[in-house]
Amino acid sequence: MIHLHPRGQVTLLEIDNPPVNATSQAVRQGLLDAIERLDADPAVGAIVIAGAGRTFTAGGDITEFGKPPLLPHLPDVITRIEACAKPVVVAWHGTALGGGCEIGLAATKRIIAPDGSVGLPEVKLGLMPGAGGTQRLPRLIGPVAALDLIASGRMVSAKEALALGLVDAMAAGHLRDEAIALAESLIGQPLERLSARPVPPADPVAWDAMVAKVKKDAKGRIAPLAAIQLVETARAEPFASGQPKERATFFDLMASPQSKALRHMFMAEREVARVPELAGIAPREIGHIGVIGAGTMGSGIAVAFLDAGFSVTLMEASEAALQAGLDRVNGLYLRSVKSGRIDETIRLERLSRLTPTTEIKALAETGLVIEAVFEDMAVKLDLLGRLGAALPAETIIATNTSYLDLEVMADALPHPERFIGLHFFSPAHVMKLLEIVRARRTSKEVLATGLAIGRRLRKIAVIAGVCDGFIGNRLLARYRAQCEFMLEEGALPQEIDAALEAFGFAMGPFAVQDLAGLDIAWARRKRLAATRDPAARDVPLVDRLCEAGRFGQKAGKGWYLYVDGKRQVDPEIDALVRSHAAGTGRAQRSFTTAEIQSRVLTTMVNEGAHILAEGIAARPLDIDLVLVNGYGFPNWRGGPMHYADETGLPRLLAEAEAIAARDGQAYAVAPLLRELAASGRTFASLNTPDR
Ligand code: T1G
Repeated sequence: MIHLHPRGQVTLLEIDNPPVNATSQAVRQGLLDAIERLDADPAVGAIVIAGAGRTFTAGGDITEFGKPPLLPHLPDVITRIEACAKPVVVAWHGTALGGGCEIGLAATKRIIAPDGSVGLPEVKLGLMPGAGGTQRLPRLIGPVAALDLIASGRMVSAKEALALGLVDAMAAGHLRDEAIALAESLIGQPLERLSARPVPPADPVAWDAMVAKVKKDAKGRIAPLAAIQLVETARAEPFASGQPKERATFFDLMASPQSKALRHMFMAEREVARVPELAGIAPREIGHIGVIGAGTMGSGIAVAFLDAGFSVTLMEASEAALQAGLDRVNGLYLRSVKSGRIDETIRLERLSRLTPTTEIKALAETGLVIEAVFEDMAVKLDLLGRLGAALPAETIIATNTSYLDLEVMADALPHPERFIGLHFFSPAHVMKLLEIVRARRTSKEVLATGLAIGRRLRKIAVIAGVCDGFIGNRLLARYRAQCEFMLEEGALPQEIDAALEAFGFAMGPFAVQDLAGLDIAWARRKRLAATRDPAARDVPLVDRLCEAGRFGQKAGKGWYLYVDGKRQVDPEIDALVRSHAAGTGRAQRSFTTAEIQSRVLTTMVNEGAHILAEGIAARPLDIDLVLVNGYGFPNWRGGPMHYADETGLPRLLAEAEAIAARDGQAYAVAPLLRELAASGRTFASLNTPDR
């Protein structure tokens, strides 16, 4: 775990705990023992602390969280490092995060590799730094910059760390050699300890502005607010009384539901890539892909692949449509340059990997072709037939459909085992979620390739089975219907949106529909009208809105009015909803925020339980990832299935039964929900059943 390498008067202490040198119990103990030994050894003049492998350390060991803390505690180890009678230099490479950053703050000097980065990301796990970070960092870089880093959890590059004064030097050549030279130069010099330094004064205007920003960005999360408190403490009190306060906050937060939910999300994001049946199956190497259809979706997909280093051939049916698509791609890149995300050189390099075409045969040299044409089965079948004839049998063919039946599409192709769904979310180059839809005949190699591509795109790739809407849109259709039912029972759209926004959703469902455009829902309703069960409860309000030209934000009105882009409640909608509701003959009542939330959440969970039983989603965590990363579910609630466990399944079951009693056959309580509730188990128990 800890290796010592004497180099003249300096000893290099190396932390070695793959994969990310987390400061687990063994590392903490090893560090403490080593520092004590080196401090006592008269032959040692100075110490360098470095990390083995790809990173300095990613900080506290997340697998130890939520369990009784094991001695020695990191703050005590760090206090011992700071108390060392000899100079200590920390050499940061890779990512020095959390406890890794805090170890550095106890050192005499810090040096960083040019491609290294450093940060205190605890807030992303619903925590605050617990080993002195909130008390030492303001003393080093000032309270405003410290609050920014602690409350946002963002990592800073070596260059920014240098500019902030967070490091003393950036290595020009060999990090460890330079760290050793720096340590040597400090031997015999007086040692300054950061904890003894006062916090430099802050410009009150800048401080107030940062506090206001942190409060605004918190959006229901408690950890960023704790950051304000703790930096205030650092400003007002000596380190000796500030540190215990930091520690107390750390433990309070560790026990909070928000941190539990965020830690669940962290683990789920990593667990989702582990698919036991694909173990040992090598994905195909793909460097060049094709995209058919250069509309909003297709051009976004092309950009996502270009950004990730792929070559992309973009195909449209006509020169005019192709040009419009290229304009879209160019527009996205110009915006990225303007906002400073990329520079001109990067823009040109990415665009150099894009080949436009109107010829299907130009796709023959690609390893994967994604169709993103108009969402209509006849159009897709015609295209797939032509692709089957024009492309080699091994070319993987993917559809970006959101609803259509992949089995029917696969029938249109020779070698249907190479067919797969890659369901991107708009804007495709931004949204983290990718549903990988596996059809009955999709081969394991093709599925593994889909997952590998998701990883290269740096997306959260979740495997879904074939059904109407896959995981996300199927849940969405269900809970959106419940929202419309509530409109027939006395609720107004703005009340439902407000309740769900209070829960933590980025936007309520009616506001989302306005953003996406109501015409999409309208077209789908018309398409499904013929096959709709006449006995099923159906709310035709979307039809009324669309007939009146209320297509949403783009029309300036939908469920709301948009004045200068700002959403406003429209009395006309209130009247329309009220008169429709009265016409249904249903009893009218008012809804509390809690009732609205419970009804929507229960519906999500119940449908989630159905799709687990059907095998559409493999594990509850897959559903959680889909809702959080594609549908605005607050990550600090951990997704609907985690929320269900936290709420208690018997309570949820009772609510599901109440909804079913009202909606009749249209709402079936999931047997899996009953089963888990009756046996006292949780959805979490299904996440890793074999462990
Ligand atoms: N503890 C335990 N395991 C960790 C870990 C950690 N802190 N960080 C990563 N791993 C595992 C991860 O589960 C995965 O395992 C493997 O490492 C590779 O990670 C008092 C106590 C470091 C930027 O919040 O942000 O310090 O799936 O797939 O994309 O204040 O991981 O292979 O089995 O993510 O290259 C603060 C969280 C802790 C850092 C690397 N630290 N980690 O990203 O690989 S709180 C964090 C990350 C703290 C003190 C407190 C990223 C990464 P497996 P990966 P990556």
